Parts: sequence; C-alpha cells; structure tokens
Amino acid sequence: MTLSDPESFASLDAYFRAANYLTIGQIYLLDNPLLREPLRAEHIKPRLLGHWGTSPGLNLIYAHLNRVIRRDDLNVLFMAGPGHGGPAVVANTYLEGTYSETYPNLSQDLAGMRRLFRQFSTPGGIPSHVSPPTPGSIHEGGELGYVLTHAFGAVFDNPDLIVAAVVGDGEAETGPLEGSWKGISFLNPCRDGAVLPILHLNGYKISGPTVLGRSSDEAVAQLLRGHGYEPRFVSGDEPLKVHAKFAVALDEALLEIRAIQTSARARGSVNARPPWPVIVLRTPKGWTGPAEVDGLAVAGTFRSHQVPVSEVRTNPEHLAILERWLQSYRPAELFDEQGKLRPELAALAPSGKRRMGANPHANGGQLSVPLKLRPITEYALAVPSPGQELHESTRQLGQMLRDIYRDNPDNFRLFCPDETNSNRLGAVFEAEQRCLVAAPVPDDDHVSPDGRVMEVLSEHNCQGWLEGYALTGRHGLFATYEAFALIVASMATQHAKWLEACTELPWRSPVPSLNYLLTSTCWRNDHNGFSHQGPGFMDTVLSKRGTVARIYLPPDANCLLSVADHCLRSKNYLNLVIIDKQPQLQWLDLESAKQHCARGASIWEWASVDGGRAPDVILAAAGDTATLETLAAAAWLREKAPTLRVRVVNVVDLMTLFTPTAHPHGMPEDRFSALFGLDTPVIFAFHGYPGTVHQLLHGRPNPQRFHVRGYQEEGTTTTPFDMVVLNQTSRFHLVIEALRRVAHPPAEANLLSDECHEILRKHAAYVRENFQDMPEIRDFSWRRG
Ligand SMILES: Cc1ncc(C[n+]2csc(CCOP(=O)(O)OP(=O)(O)O)c2C)c(N)n1
Ligand SMILES: [Mg+2]
Repeated sequence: MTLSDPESFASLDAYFRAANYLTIGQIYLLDNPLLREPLRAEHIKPRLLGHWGTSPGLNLIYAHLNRVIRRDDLNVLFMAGPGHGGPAVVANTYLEGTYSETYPNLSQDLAGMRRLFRQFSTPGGIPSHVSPPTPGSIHEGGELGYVLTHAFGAVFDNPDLIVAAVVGDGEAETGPLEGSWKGISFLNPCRDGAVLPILHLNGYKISGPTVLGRSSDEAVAQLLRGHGYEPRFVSGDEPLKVHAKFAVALDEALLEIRAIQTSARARGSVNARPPWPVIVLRTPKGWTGPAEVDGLAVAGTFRSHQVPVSEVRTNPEHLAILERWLQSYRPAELFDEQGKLRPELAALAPSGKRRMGANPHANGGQLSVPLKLRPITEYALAVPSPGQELHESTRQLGQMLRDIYRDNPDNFRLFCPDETNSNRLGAVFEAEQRCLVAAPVPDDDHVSPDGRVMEVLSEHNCQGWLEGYALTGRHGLFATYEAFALIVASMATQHAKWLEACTELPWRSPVPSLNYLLTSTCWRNDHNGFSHQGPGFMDTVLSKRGTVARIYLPPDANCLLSVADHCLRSKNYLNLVIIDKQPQLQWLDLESAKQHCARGASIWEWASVDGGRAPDVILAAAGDTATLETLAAAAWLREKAPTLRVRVVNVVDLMTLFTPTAHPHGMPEDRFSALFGLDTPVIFAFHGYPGTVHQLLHGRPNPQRFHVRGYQEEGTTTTPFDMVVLNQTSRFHLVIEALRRVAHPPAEANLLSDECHEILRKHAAYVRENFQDMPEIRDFSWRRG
C-alpha cells in the first residue's frame, strides 16, 4: 500500500462502505437486510430513530485506526465524542467480530444482521448512542463535551494506551470540551499513555453551523497551537482521496506520539509540555448520503444530522432514494452469500484484544486491582470522651490518602480544583506532588511533571478524568467545595446512568466507585459567604437509582475514616461523602464510629436522656454541623428540662432513611421504628435542604411528625453560629421546636422557649458588635454525666 496513492485504499474503502451500510441498515431496516429483494415499505421501521450525519466520519476514522493497530500492534481505545453516532460504532464492532462475541445471537450472517438492524433504537433493543451495551465503549457521548476529559482520564498511568478521541465541531463549542484541551499539561509521556484528538469539522451541529467549521484552517490551527497541539489537516469529499490523506496524517501523528514517548522515556523525565498531535478532519456532514431530498440539499448540510430521508414508508420516492443510497455501497461486494463480511475485508480488522471493541481497558473492572489500604487505626483520633476536643477531621483523611499514594503508586489519584491544602488533605504532599508538565519555578510548592495529585481548576476535568480513570479500572477521589460540585451535577448524572445501565450487562465487570468528598460546606464557608453555600449536589445524587447512589454524612474524623475506607473498596457506586474541613468536635472513638457507620444510623445512648423508656422527643441529626447543634440542644435540654426524655439519633448513611423498597440501604421498618418510634415527634437537624429529608421519609410511619431544619438559602460571610441561626437550625431553634412539638411539654416549656429567643436576640447583637460568636457558643463542649 502506498499511502499517497488513493487507489491502494480500495479495500479500506470497501470496509468503510460496509460500516456505512450497516449504519444505515440499523437506522432504517426491519427486514431484507442485504437488499436481496427489492426494498418495500414493510422492510422499513415504523419509527426512524438515530443519527446518520456524524456516522461516516466515525466509520472513516475507525477503519483507519484498524489499519494502524494491525500494522503496529497498537493498544487503542476509541471514543466518539458525538456519541449519537452509536450505529456507526456498533457497525464497526460487528464488522470486527466483537459484537457477535459479546452477543452471540447477533451472529455474522444474514439472520444476525437482521437482528442487529432490528434491535437498534427499538423497544427491548439497544439505545441509539455509544452506550454501555456497545463493546469497547466507556464514553456514551450523549451529553456532549466530555470526550477529551474521559480520554485523558483513561490514559493516566496507562503508558501503553492510546485513546483516539473524536471531537464533534458542535461539541467543541461546549465549555467542558474547550477546557479539556488542557489535559496535555497534566499528561506525562513517561508514565501516561496518549490521547489523539480528531477534531471532526463536518460543519454543523443539529441545524446550525459550527464556529470551528466556519473558521479557516489557519484560525483553527492557531487555536490548537495555543492549546499546545500540533495540528494536521485532512479535508475532502472524495473517499479514496480522503483515505490517502487521512492515512498520512494518522501515520505522522502516531510517529509523533511515539517520538514524544520514546524520548521522554529514554530521558526518564519531562520538564516541558511536548507538542502533541491533533488531526483536524473536514468531511461533509452525512458524507456519502443522499445529495438531495425533495429538492433540498442533504449531504454536506445539517439536514443529514439524524434521518436524512424520513418518509420512506409512505413516499415511494423516498423509498427509492433509500434503496439507491444503500445500493451505492454495493453490499453484494462486501458480504458473502451467508451475509458475512468477505474474508479479505474481515482481515482488515485487528484480532483478539487489539480490536477496539475488545480492548480490556474498556471493561476496566476486569483489569482493576483493589487498592492497598492500611488499617484505619493508623489515622484514627483518640476520643476518650465525646465532644471534648476540636480537630480538623479531613486532616486524618489526608494521612490516609498519603499512604494510599505510597502503597498504590500507579493505581490511585486525587482530583481536586486546587483545594487539596485548603481542604486539609495536605498530608498527601508528604508522598506525592501536584502534577504539571511544565518547567518548575523556585517557589512552586510540591509541583512536578511526575506528580500525581491532579489539581486543575476545572470541576469538569476533575470529574471527567476520574470517570475515565475509574472506568478503566483505577481508583480515585474527587475532593471539591460543596457548592461547586453542582457544576458537575450533569456529568455525575450521566456517570450514574452509565453505571445503572452496566448493572444490567453481565459482561461488564464492576468498576471502582466514583468517590466524592465535599468539604468547605455551606455551614462553614466562613471566608466566602453566600455564593459558596449550596448543599444541592446531594439532591442530584439522591435522585439516582439505589443500585448506584450512596450519600454519607460522617459527623467526625473517625466516622469519616470508616466511610472512606468503605467507599474506596466499593464498586459501581457514586459515593458522596460530605464533611467540613474546619475544626470540629469529635464524638466517637474508632470502634464506635465503625459500628455507627456500619449501621448507618444509630441512637447515641450517651447523649440521650430517656431512662430506657420511650422518649418524649427525638433529636436527630445528619451532617457535622447538624450533629453539633443537635448535641448542644440535647445538652441544653438535659440541663434545663431534666424531666424531658430526649433521644439523640445520628444518621451517617442518608439512604438508610429511605424505605427498603426505595433503596437497598433503606432500614427495615422495625429498625426504623426502633430508632424513631412510631409517633414520637422528631426534630431533625439536617445538613442540606429540609425538603430532602421529607422526600426520604416518604412511606415511613407518620412522616408529618418529622420537623426538619436545614439550609434554607440564608447566608452570607458571617460567623459559624450565625449561619445556623440564619437558617433556623441552631441549637436554640431545635430546642424551641422540641418544646413546641412534645405531647406533654414540661412545666417550664414556655419559660425555656422565651429564654432561647432571648439568647438568639443576644446572639444577633453580640455578633454584630464583636464579629465573633458568643463565648458560650465558641467554647461549647459536651458535658459528661
Ligand atoms: C451538552 C449537549 N447539548 C446539546 C445536545 C443536543 N445535541 C445532540 S447532537 C448535537 C449536535 C452535535 O454537533 P457535533 O458535535 O458537531 O456532532 P456531529 O456534527 O458530528 O453530529 C446537539 C446540539 C447534546 N447532546 N449535549
Ligand atoms: Mg458537527
């Protein structure tokens, strides 16, 4: 094969035609898969669903990647940014044989092809995107913008892997995609693999033109060079010529990748970001499809985005267009009598695990090695008596993460938008550096191209890198400000959907969970105020299926360690852990913490005053600040209303509040009533929005007896106690509510409520005068006895 000679690409072009044919077959055909009889309306699906426009580009790229994988024995993962080109990737995995190996009834023959076509975008079949059922995929591409961030995540610590990542020109307009070009500044060619972006400028999004599609090559080149890439352009609309040009560009790009890696690995280090290659491919949208339908141009326009000819069942002219279109690929030359791809074409695909649909990294659970975790006793705080000492709980976790780095040198990464220190996780820098592939400057603090602490001020990249890292079988934690986790609420939703869909596919091995640590919470954003006060991410996770979603609100350091240990061992979950980084009272010794976390929620006997009898009122808490206020309220009542029987319940695993039918962690009814009674009033102090708890309690006995206090969008830059006062969640609000709700209020109830109101008035005046909380608040500790 001479790369410069278009004619030498005849068989590769045949493969490309086969993929295009199968793509269209999936979108349109119910029957008559190889057009062995004239096409009739009854051969056409009643509902035409899918996306043709992006597909020929994906098919071209896939075919060319096959060529170089086979030639050079490369380890390549394919990611389609425009994941709406699902039928194209399915077509290719079918052609290379992985589809039939994964789903034996979709055999490589006429009957199998018929089923392949019928299953696409039909009830009981497969979705239209590059979804979990597609072998070789870890990127759905439904929500556009994440292909590069996933690609970088997949190649970190995978030195042998190349991800070919197709970026749509519409997708390139998204914020996350624009931010993800920066991945190369965090990619160390000595120890990481490579990402080859292929920017596919087919000119259009759904119905409008694209910015880059309408930009000159020079403008696009400047943009990409500015991002640190060296672009190569391929354009055209004659397949053979495009093949020749694309082959040259791909070969050169791979040579560059190899040169970058070889020289960096020979030196053993890098101190500047090398210019990584990118291919810019300009081919028409819906290329090789019908030029015109009903007098309107289709190929090369936005009209090819989905289904270019749509009235095929009712309009004989449309039917004829479709038939001509399908025949234009000359299927009889491509498939044999049995409907199998002809052997000389099948030989163009790589074999075994080198096939992109069979790449083991795309089924990362198979490769996953469990983390080495030391016993958490090494990081535990001694808590001889509850509520006596203040500690920054996340510091203990920082020590645990430090040792995880030490013991798992290529299997774990922390992702964080530059808050590792501020989140008190700084102990990791005793073992690991921040990553930046750039020349260091003297005042850098633990920054190195060899670093593996991933600090990038892009929550999208933190999330996307961790998704890519975890889906390829490795472990990680994303630590971020609570309010700004909402930036990735949509990505988290997509990842949850991915995991949810995977649980229904036995061939997909479970992958390490996606772990979040939300610190700098709404209650203690002392420096920042209102913009930084938002606990809403919890509600995003709460809405996901119980098979994948977990939320933990450890009240102190030892509970945090227990929860973290559990999460880092778990698979296929979104684990959300919320705890603040500020000094906080410590409640449980490690053993009690472990038991509490294992139960998910328990009565804190030592804080309860019920003499073993049914309580008058239950004070419940979920969250660190909520726990503090609840215990302070319990202490106050113990002193001021000693006859009142008060039970204190703490909830660390929020999902236990759900009924067992709503969530697998949901407490059975007898356990729930053992904690919360059947008709006892419950004053529930909550970390997040009060409505969240009400939602969880649906279906529990007498849910109206739960009176929930929590964050209600009140806040500013103020003192910690003023925050709980502003949100009516302070100890005094809890006391007032408890006295109001008990069936038989103690004689002194009214006086005590008045006293609470008086203290709240005093507080308001005090903080405005003294700019700090009153001494009795600042110095609160749990009284023994
Ligand atoms: C974040 C996001 N916004 C909007 C959409 C709706 N959408 C689906 S396809 C598409 C156009 C994509 O254009 P492009 O990336 O150029 O892909 P291609 O032209 O290859 O189809 C849009 C806007 C989406 N899927 N994701
Ligand atoms: Mg486009």
